[in-house]
Amino acid sequence: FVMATGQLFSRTTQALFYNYKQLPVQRMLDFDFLCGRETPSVAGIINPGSEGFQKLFFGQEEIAIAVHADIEAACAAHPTADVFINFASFRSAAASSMAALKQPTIRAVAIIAEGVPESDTKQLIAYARANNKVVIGPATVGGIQAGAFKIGDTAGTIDNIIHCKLYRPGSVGFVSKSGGMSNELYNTIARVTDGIYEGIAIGGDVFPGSTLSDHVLRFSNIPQVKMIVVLGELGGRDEYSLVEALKSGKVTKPVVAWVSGTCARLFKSEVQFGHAGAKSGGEMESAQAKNRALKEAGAVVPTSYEGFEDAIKETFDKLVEEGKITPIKEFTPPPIPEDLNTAIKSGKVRAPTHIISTISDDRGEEPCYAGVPMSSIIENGYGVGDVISLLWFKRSLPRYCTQFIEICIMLCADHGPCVSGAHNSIVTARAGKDLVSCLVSGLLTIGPRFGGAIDDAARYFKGAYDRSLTPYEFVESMKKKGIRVPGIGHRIKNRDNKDKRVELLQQFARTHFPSVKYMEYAVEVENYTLTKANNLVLNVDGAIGSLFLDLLAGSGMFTKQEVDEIVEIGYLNGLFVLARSIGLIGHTFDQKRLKQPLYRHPWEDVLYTK
Ligand code: Q5B
Repeated sequence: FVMATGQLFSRTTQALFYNYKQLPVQRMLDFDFLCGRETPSVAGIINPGSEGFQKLFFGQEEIAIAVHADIEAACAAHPTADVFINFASFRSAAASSMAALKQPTIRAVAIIAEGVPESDTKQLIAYARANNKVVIGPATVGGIQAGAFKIGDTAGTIDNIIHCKLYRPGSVGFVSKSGGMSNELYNTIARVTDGIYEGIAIGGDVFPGSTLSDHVLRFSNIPQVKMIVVLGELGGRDEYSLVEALKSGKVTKPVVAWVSGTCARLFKSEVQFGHAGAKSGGEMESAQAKNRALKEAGAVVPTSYEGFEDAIKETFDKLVEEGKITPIKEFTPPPIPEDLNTAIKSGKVRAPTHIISTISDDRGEEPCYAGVPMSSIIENGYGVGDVISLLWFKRSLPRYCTQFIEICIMLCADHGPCVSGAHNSIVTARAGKDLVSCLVSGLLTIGPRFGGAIDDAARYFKGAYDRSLTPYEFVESMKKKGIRVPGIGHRIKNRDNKDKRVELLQQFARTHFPSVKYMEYAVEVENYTLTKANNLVLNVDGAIGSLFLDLLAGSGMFTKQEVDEIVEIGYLNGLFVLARSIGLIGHTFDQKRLKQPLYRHPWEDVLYTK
């Protein structure tokens, strides 16, 4: 069919894109929009092993292109997509191309990868020819039918495509081995003719899936192609099939050709240029011999590459003079909306950010915590307390402060399996849940009664102390309001069995803090509450809350406003949350290690009543 009609693509051609790459697919869709196509040229994407949708732009609109896990599924879902664009690596390109060729719906396969084993390519060629299918590549950028369909990155950026007038068809059929040089020639042809009708880069391998002459013969059968431009290169004998086609009269349209690589003769030894196939072999494979043969067969061949543009121009002008080409009516293609990121980069637009962050930055060579690079943190022997002071308080605190933070973390890491948080984590672990579920189920119990009274303790002790309330006035005013004093009271601790953690924190602070006025005030409150009940001791939350007030006020590192803000926002429960996570994770592992079965609370332990 291809050779009969000559047409490989049209304005309705759709492709399946193998091995998703965002840029080439978006470029294809931008080209579609530029050409005024109604349907996107990419019908589906095959991303081995994953399925779903990929969001891309079609003009200004966002569209969702289906992603399929394998070639068969993609072909079944998009039976009208007949071109397969293969962006697989050289390792898997041959297998995936063969799988695509075997699909009845696929008639053309473009293979982008360089370095596909020649034996594999030969099998692909044999299969394609036997089944009337077309292979473009390997080692190709692809091809383009101006105003209709474009493979991947062919012709480069949208600016270049507009510059080369590839958004609408011209009269020139162009085929080249080199993809890079095809971009150059799209420019040249746009300058001196009415532009490209179709351009194909066959790729630089020794065995291309389709040859220069395959495409020239195809162009012969396309009525819109009035002249053909060929850019060959030294190495191989492909150009001689074209010579034969010209001699036999199979190609009657004017052909302007140049075979590059004439400089190879200047080298003393055999030269290998960029492409696998571009190496100087015997005399027949030289650029000179091929140029001579093409000229003798009737092609217009300049004396050097510099003369190529003039030769194309003269041939085109002659066709216009003879009335074989009617100049086309130019039009301005629609502008492609610029991507926000590109526009921002070029300084054309500004966009508001959606997030503001002041504590860390991972954009540079190494992440920074409050401006301190990771390497300094390690080199200076910082501990967890220092990291907390950087990320929570945005400053490096004196050693005694960071030591105090670390002591809080260590002392609150766990308090046995019977406390609310650990119990929840244990029950969750025994229900077979994952680590994060066990951890959060424990963390969710932290609140005003359990572990989460530090902030309120700091707020109320500060308010009472700063207003010079006596412990009596403070406690009784709280009672009147019906509020329990945060930081006071414990289920198992009492006057005769004081909390060791509280004593340790107090000892440390008395030795290292410049002032412990808030803590002393909390102790006075405790002395008063203990007159009411034996268990109304200063608990670990109250000790940390009052001592942190002393740290904030006495370290000289915080303004009064900053202290108020820290207390107001409520940073300090974070210490318990962070610390207790260590224990909750431990309990989770413990239960899993012990392979404990599902927990069920015993009936006997429940009061059933009406
Ligand atoms: N009464 C902690 O209560 C607890 C009073 C009070 C005035 C008070 C209670 C309380 C404030 C919140 C607080 C942190 C619920 C505790 C922690 C971490 C932990 C946990 C662990 C760990 C204990 C009996 C009578 C009643 C109450 C009165 C009690 N507290 N009055 N101010 N603060 N504290 N939480 O023992 O007249 O009979 O009605 O809410 O600081 O969570 O180890 O377990 O590391 O994991 O259940 O240490 O104190 O006492 O509720 O039966 O009350 O005392 O009004 O008076 P209890 P209740 P009345 S540390």
